[in-house]
Amino acid sequence: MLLACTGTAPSTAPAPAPAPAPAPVVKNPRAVVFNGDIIACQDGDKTLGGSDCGGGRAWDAVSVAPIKDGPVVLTTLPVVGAVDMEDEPCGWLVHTKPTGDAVRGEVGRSIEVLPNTNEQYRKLIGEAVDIEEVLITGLARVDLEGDGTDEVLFSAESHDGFPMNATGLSYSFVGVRRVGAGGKAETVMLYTHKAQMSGESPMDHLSAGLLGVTDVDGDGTLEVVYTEGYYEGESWMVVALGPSGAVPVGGEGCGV
Ligand SMILES: [Ca+2]
Ligand SMILES: [Ca+2]
Repeated sequence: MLLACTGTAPSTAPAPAPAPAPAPVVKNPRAVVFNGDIIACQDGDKTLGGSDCGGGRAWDAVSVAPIKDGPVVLTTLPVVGAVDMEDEPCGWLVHTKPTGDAVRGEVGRSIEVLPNTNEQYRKLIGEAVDIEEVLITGLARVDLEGDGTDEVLFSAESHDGFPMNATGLSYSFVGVRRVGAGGKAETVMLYTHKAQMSGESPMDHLSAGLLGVTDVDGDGTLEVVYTEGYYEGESWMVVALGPSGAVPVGGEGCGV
């Protein structure tokens, strides 16, 4: 049977529907956890401070490997949910709830702790911060990138704690000695505080120190984690060492 065509054929064919986008590969965002707190996270291609990491999400958390002799071991574990504490003054800190089995992962690098009295580094660091007889509080050798050349992480500090009535020079530094572009040794500062104390306020002194290394983005290059503090406050910073210097990639803090 021949059927008559009814209606009018369009003069042009309709544009084909766009092909559906491929389903995104769902990968847990990655968070750096220290003492149960998220201090930085990698969400997609963004690295964020802990308070921006959001609650109620699933995370792959990676630990901070402390500055101590031996292989760099980053423990990863799934973290289900994060909750905002409601108590003051740190109600916005994000606390994790780790679940499941932790997985120990050796990065293939080792840390060698050097004595704080190492005269070679006391001289080099003293020259970099323009302080004679600088007091080193942390000194360790590690290959951050895995390129076969070691970097030396250091911290230096004038005071232990926060003196109430001290006068004189207050300083605190965190940095890295490394072989820079062109094969020349250089000092990259991650944290710099240098001030004269008036004897009236513990706020005249700021404190910082090496805490460890981690790998927030999972690319195999280690980032440096350090603490910085003031009277009644403390924060934890995660810094990447790029070719042109230090790049803060996240951190978290709490204080009044
Ligand atoms: Ca290196
Ligand atoms: Ca990394």
